[in-house]
Amino acid sequence: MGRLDAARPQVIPDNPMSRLLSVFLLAAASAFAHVGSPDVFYEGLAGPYHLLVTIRAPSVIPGVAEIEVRSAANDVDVVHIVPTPLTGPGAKFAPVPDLAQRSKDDPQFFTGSLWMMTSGSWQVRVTAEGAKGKGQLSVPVPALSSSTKGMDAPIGIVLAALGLLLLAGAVSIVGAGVREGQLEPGLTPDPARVRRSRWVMALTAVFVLALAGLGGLWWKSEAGEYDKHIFKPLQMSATLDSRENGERLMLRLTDPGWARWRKVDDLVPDHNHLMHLYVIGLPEMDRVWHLHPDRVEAGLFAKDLPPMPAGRYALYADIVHSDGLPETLVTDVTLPAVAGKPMEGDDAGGAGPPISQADFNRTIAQLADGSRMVWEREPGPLHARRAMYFRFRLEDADGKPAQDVELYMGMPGHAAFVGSDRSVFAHVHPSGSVPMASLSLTQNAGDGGAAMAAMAGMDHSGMAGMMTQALPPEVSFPYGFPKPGNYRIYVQVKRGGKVETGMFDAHVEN
Ligand SMILES: [Cu+2]
Repeated sequence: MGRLDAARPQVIPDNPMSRLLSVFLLAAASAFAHVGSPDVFYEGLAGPYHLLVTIRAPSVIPGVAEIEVRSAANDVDVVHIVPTPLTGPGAKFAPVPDLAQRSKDDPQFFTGSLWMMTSGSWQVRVTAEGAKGKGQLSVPVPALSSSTKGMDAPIGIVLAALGLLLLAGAVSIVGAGVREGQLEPGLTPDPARVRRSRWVMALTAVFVLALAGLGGLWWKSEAGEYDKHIFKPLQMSATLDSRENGERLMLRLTDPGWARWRKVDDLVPDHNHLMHLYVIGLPEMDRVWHLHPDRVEAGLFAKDLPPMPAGRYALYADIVHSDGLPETLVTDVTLPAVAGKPMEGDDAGGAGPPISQADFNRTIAQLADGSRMVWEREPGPLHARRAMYFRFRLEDADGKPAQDVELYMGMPGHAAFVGSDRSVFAHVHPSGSVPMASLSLTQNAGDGGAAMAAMAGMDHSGMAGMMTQALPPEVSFPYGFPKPGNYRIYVQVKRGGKVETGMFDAHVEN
């Protein structure tokens, strides 16, 4: 092999031992790239206690989820955590809850680890106890194997070297046995014995190499079997419907195969919509639309496009299955200039600066109506894997706090955190990254689950009617970036009947 192919640097020249090694390394590389944001953030009430819960789901199932619980006030003494399936009979029979450890430095911070044994839609029940009694909340969490845990290259190389040593040892022991096993000590073997021993050594080498090769095949088939468990999101393809003037976007959902119980047509509404679609202009990410395609038939959605310039667009479609499992489906589409129809209902869009000119210190977004959105960012760098609040203040053009903020799809605000390399996408609300539709499936109503259920399914034109008072001029989102990199944050808030979109950029360090 003259040169290593850049795309497959882990393939090593032919010999069974290194082939075995390459199987290890290939397993490491076979991680199925799936777009999303694996950590779950949820802010809610456990009875009288205000909690922020972070769940870092394992990337391999079975695996250990890390749970962090932060109490907003110093009123919680004991926190217990337990995982159960989100729906089905298993949801009713929870195992004995684990005690979360209270931090020595921070009495409002509790941590624990839970095993998640099977893939699917789970919840973590958090019970808080303190002077005000006991309260409980449930946080839905998808347990999905997103990768195969690979072997580190150095360990693989050491093991391969040791394996070769073992092989050589076996061959030389057999050879020595044939050559000298029946000789008195001190005697030199005659040429016939030496010749025979060489033959036997060659045969032994072939035999041992064949064994290693068979072992490699066995390993490969085991790894292949496991790979079937790795989560593969539903696939989505986008086309334009020629009948509708070529201005209707058609989204076809297909199942690449992963779990028998997953279907393309068991979706439940979230904020009254089966699908929430973010359309982001490429490559500059400077335009965004938040649209709600309608279901045409099983696995097919359609949306009349708003006016859009020609170009390439990234599509992120959020859906929730009937068992509460959320998925983000991803694709790209190239569009001609679309004259389009004006947006209506919950659809909204906005524009911002190109990401190639991202200013990672900018905290003010000028909005289309002349008002401003201000990111109340704490000084200092942003770090990955840290739960924090992203707070945005709304001001009129003259700097006065906005008086006319209202609910947008039942929420004070909607935010999308999108990696500039597009490997991360999270649709977050003030209650966190958990979809309302998943939350509504949690069993305990005490945490507001029932209210959430009502909200997830309800027609929010009625909700708007209920809202006679304006909301506070500030909206906050609990979230944490899953990894370092550059991100664009799209924040949507409704003011005076109109949805405004603010765009911000974040540089995230390790
Ligand atoms: Cu939203």
